[in-house]
Amino acid sequence: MLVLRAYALASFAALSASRAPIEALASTQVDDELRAHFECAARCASMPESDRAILENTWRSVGCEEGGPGAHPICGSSMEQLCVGACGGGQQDMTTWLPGAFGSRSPGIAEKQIGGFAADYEAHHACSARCAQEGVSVDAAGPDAAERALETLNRCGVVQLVGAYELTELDRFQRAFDALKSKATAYKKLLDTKQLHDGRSQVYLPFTTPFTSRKALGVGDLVHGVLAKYFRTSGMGFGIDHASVLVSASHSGNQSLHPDVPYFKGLTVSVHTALRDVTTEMGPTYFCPCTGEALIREDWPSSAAIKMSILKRQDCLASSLAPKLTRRGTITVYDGAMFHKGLENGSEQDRPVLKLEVGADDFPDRRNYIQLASASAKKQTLKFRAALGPPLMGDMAPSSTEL
Ligand SMILES: *[C@@H]1O[C@H](CO)[C@@H](O)[C@H](O)[C@H]1NC(C)=O
Ligand SMILES: *[C@H]1O[C@H](CO)[C@@H](O)[C@H](O)[C@H]1NC(C)=O
Repeated sequence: MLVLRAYALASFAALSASRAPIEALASTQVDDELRAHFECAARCASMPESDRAILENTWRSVGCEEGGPGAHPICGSSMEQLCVGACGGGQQDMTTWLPGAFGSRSPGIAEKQIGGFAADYEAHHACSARCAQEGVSVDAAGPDAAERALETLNRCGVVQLVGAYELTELDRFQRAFDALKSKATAYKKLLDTKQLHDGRSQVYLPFTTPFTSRKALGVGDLVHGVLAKYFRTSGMGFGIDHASVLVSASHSGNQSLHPDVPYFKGLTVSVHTALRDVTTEMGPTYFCPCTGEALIREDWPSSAAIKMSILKRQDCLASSLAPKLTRRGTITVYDGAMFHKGLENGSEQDRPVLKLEVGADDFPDRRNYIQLASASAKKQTLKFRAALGPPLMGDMAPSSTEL
């Protein structure tokens, strides 16, 4: 059973109505590298069953079927993603490996498709320029906050809800977290210094009050309504993946640019609450807005080609966004498929963030983020998942404030 393919197929239909209109066109040109990546993706998107069977054999031969997504780096990938990764990597002779899509008798790609990609690429520039220029902040107390937040998240891949976490409640969270920190043994068991790189570490939260409510984790009714609607677009419910406090130590360096999940948009969302004001010196998160692989089949080759070029260049292809000041209590919500990185912290202060990740349906189990976590962290995380699972993160019925 190919899980991601199943997700993708279910969602192509649901999402195909919501394609964003192309905005004002920026003057952008598709260079040879980008064009080659697009050609890879377009061929992979239309590979025949005979090619797919070859890829599925490879996928099985490394133990993906028994081991799940964590068994091997390729196990979380769809067959299209495996194909495009090999093609873009340039190590494999695609014409002999996947002759249906790449051989001399393959249909190839038409000029019309290249023209479509050029338009998509210009739309990507226009989209990211608008997100960078207008910013992605929405006042949580303002009119239509939920609608504006959802629109921004859908369009840019990220939204910042200013004032969404009430400050006296954040004080309560902080006191409880400080108390946890003072219990050296318990704290150490929940500490993870391996999974995150470049001076970042995280402490998994224990499933004890006050951390057990979704509100304490940053998902009050406003954020809850936005998440419910965001996942519902693709016909899915959502639940907690894990919750931790992430610390970027002072004088930690730039991370490399990465998505949190190498998969499609709409499967994993991060909900990060700033536990103190984050200035430019402290290394905010740097985003490439409007990136991530599309779930809509006809949009996928373009988004995959842009993704491959970002990976190769290690920078956004269009405008980037790094919020200059993120106030304590601001909640940043972003799709895990979007490219981002933590910037270097040149300040003398650590940068702690309450990090909650939520995922579609049973995706958190399949993704298995906690595979390398301590036994204690795993145990606590599984308690969170049992209590705050799909379809609505612990709620059985839509909340009254839902959109
Ligand atoms: C860190 O990343 C930013 C944004 O890409 C860049 O401007 C800066 O030069 C990088 N710093 C280092 C030390 O590489
Ligand atoms: C971040 O800032 C703190 C405070 O200056 C400092 O101690 C730490 O070394 C900084 N980290 C980085 C990476 O600059």
